[in-house]
Formats: sequence, structure tokens, C-alpha cells
Amino acid sequence: MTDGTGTASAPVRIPEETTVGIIGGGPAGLLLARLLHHSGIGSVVLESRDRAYAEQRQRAGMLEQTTVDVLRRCGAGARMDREGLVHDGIELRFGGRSQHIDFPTLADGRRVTIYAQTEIVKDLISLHLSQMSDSAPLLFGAEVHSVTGIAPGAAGEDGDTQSEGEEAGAGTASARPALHYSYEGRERTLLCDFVVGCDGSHGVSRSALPTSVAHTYERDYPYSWLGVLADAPPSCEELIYAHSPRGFALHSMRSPTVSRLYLQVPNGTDPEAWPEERVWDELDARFALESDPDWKLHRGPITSKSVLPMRSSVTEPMRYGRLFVAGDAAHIVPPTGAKGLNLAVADIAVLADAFASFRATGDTGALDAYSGNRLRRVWRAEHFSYFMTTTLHTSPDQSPFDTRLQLAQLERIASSRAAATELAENYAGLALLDGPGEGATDPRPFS
Ligand code: RFL
Ligand code: PHB
Repeated sequence: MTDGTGTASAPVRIPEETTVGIIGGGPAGLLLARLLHHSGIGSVVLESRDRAYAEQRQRAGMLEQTTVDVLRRCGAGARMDREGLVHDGIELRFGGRSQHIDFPTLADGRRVTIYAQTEIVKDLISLHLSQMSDSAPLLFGAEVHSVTGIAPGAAGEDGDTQSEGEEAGAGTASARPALHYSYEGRERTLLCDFVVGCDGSHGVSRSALPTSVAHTYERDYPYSWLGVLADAPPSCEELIYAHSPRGFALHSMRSPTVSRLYLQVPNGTDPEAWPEERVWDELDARFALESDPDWKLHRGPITSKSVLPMRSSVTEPMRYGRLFVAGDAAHIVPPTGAKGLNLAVADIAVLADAFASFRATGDTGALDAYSGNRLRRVWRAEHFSYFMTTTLHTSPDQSPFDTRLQLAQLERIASSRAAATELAENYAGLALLDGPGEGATDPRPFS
């Protein structure tokens, strides 16, 4: 077999059963496998793409404190601690002026860290493969086609379509869940006690939730982002979110020598319509400051360019029988609030703790509470992402009245501690769960 990079490696036994079958080796699936391993729970991750693809997909960059803490707890924090850029806040630009939002002051000492999702995925893959070299806990090029046997009281492999009911206790299913997948040209089956769908917004797990039980709430936005990666030092110390009459722009970064920038563009935009100079000129125009007309971005060669549509969606419940869904498989947010990866990590931290509690005590309470607990936090993040998106972007049908409302809201954030606190607390991240004593991430490292 190969490790997905094309490099030949020692043949490994392809597992036929495991405790937790994980669909998808993005950040959610990989993190879950690490956390389960620390609790002594076996798992197998099936990832449809090859390793090189999984490690290079350009995505998130902003990590909440809780996300950083969870990555450290599972042993994947060393490089992030060395190379991540810790930020105390963000800058809002609007009406030609700039406003710093200070997180430690407003949000109880919290900070955020800039460290790319690509690097998190690389760290998790190498850690997992190095510690599990004698088995096959993570298969690249393994595409799951269907999930069976997850329903409460299912009698056969297609039981998930036979019995449709309310969320059931973890111990009530009678058939064994199975993942049916193709790998190296052969159709295979992985039997599991539980299945976790971490297969992103286009995966198969969500469609295994019966339609009589599950409902998806969604919203599309009438604009997209053109995202570019440039070999140019960042032009600022913090991320800049800019509202301008020409549309939204965001300045982020990946390292002291690489900038990540985004421009609002119409849906259906062809990235080829944006040659380098046009991108830089438009970014300069959207970030322009009245108080400092000479302020310009540092320019450098653009090394990647893509257009991303913006969507919000939530599927409820996040669990049916022995199937749990997590991360983008369960919910999508527009990236303006930087919540997608952070929500995925929070889902997994709560779910991994629930599996550990079930293993230690046999009590299904925490597994049963997973969907309800997470959906409360997910909807809060959905609202925040919607708020950031609609406050900062210009709709195609936007009236001057709408623009005045946006500017009034931004002025309020700049002048009221209460309004700035609301933004800072949501951006820097809320506790994993509601309630006293449940909020803080456990800072203890795993032994
Ligand atoms: P992923 O990352 O989509 O991984 C899913 C994995 O499942 C595999 N898969 C399958 N495997 C086997 N069989 C099948 N049938 C399969 N179907 C799919 C896929 O190949 C893939 O490897 O989901 P996950 O793990 O839930 O992670 C979610 C995050 O990737 C996502 O929420 C973030 O990237 C969102 N996001 C951001 N989130 C933040 O918290 N902070 C940010 O700063 C931030 N910036 C962003 C973002 C997303 C962006 N895009 C591209 C939408 C910036 C952008 C531009
Ligand atoms: C990123 O660095 O890619 C990034 C940061 C903040 C966002 C979205 C994307 O809101």
C-alpha cells in the first residue's frame, strides 16, 4: 500500500472492525482519532482524498483559545506554539477610519492564534501515523459510499431506513453499524460500534440521517470571496476586517512572510478575471484610510487564487442512533466570523469526552446530550457569522439606507464597550458547553 503521498510503505492489515468508524480525515476526523486514542478507544479514519491533497487544501487560519488548548491537549500543539502568531484583537476599518477591538480587555483575557488549517492537518496526520505505525488507523484514498446499521433497533444492514424515530440512547441499536467503502479498487466493509461523520459539507454521513428525523436549515449569500495567498509580509499586526463602499475586504496572514487576503466579489466570478495588479489595487482601495492616505499593502507574488461561495447551514439533530455528525458535515458558516474550524474542534472535544465517559462508566448520558449541547453553541456561532457577514458586506441590491445602518452598527461597536464586548466574546470564542463549571477547557495535558 502507499501512504497517499505515492511513497511505498510496509503493508498493513486493512481493519475489518473498530470501535469508532470515522468518515473523513479533515481536522475534525483526525482530531477525534487522536483524542479517542488518548482515552484508549480504537478508531479507523477513512479519507477519500490522498494525503498530499488533504495537507494542501487552503482554508482556515484563525484559532480560538479553546481550539489551541484542545490541540495542545492531544499532543499536536508543539509546532503551533512555535510558529503560530498570537493576536490580541482585530482591526475594523469603516468610513475611512480604523478601530482596534482588544480581546484580552473585553473578553476575559482571551487571545486568538493565527496558524493555518493546512499545518494543523499536517501535524495531526504525522502524529497519528507515527504513533500507530503497526496498524491502519488512517486510510487515504478510502471513499465511503454508504453507512448502514445505525438506527435504534435496526435489524439488518439497511436498518437505518427501516426504523425512523427520535434520538435514541447509545446502547439501543441491535445491528452493528457498517461503513461501506472502496479502497485500492476493492469494495470493503468496516464494522463499528459507532460511526462519526466528519466528512465535510459534501460528505455521505448527513444523508444517512433519515429525512423524517433530520432537518437542514440553510441560507445562501449573494456574494463570494476571492481568496489569495501572497509571498508578501503582512501589512498589519492584526487581522483587518474592512467595510467599504466597494465591498468587503479581509487581511489575514500565515507567517511573517506570507499574507492571506480576501475580497468580496459577485457570485460566479472567474478568478482569472483578477490578475495580480487588479487584486492589489482593489485591496488598497478597500483598506484606504482617511487619516493615513499613504497606507498601502505590502505587495508580493500571488501563489494561489480561488473563489469561495458563502453559505450558512445547520442540520438537526447531530446524532441519530449510532451515527454522530460533527464539523462541516453538520453545519456551515460563512467565513467572516472565522468560526468553521473552531466549531468543528469544539464538536470533537465534546464528543470525544462523551465517548471517554461512556467507556469509563457505561453511562450514555454524555453521548445522548451531545446533539442538544452542541446545537446551542452552533446556533450562537451561526448568528455571529451571519451578523459579521451582513454588517460588513455590500449586497447587490443594497440601498444607501442599508449602508447607513451598517455604519451605525460599526460606530456603535467602536464607541460602546458593551457592543465591543459582544463582538470580542463571540470572536475570541465561547466556552465549549453552557453552565457553571462546564465552560473552561480542561488545561491538563494527556499523560
Ligand atoms: P473538512 O475540512 O471539509 O474535511 C472533511 C473531510 O472528509 C473527506 N470526505 C470523505 N472521506 C471519505 N469518504 C467520503 N465519502 C468523504 N466525503 C468527504 C474530505 O475529503 C475531507 O478531507 O471538514 P471538517 O474536518 O469538519 O473541518 C471543517 C473546516 O475545514 C472548516 O469549517 C473551516 O475551514 C472553515 N473556515 C474557517 N474556520 C475557522 O474556524 N477559522 C477561519 O479562519 C476559517 N477560515 C474557513 C476559512 C473556510 C474557508 N473556505 C474554503 C470555505 C476560510 C475559508 C476560505
Ligand atoms: C484566514 O486566515 O484564512 C481567515 C481569518 C479570518 C477569517 C477568515 C479567514 O474570518
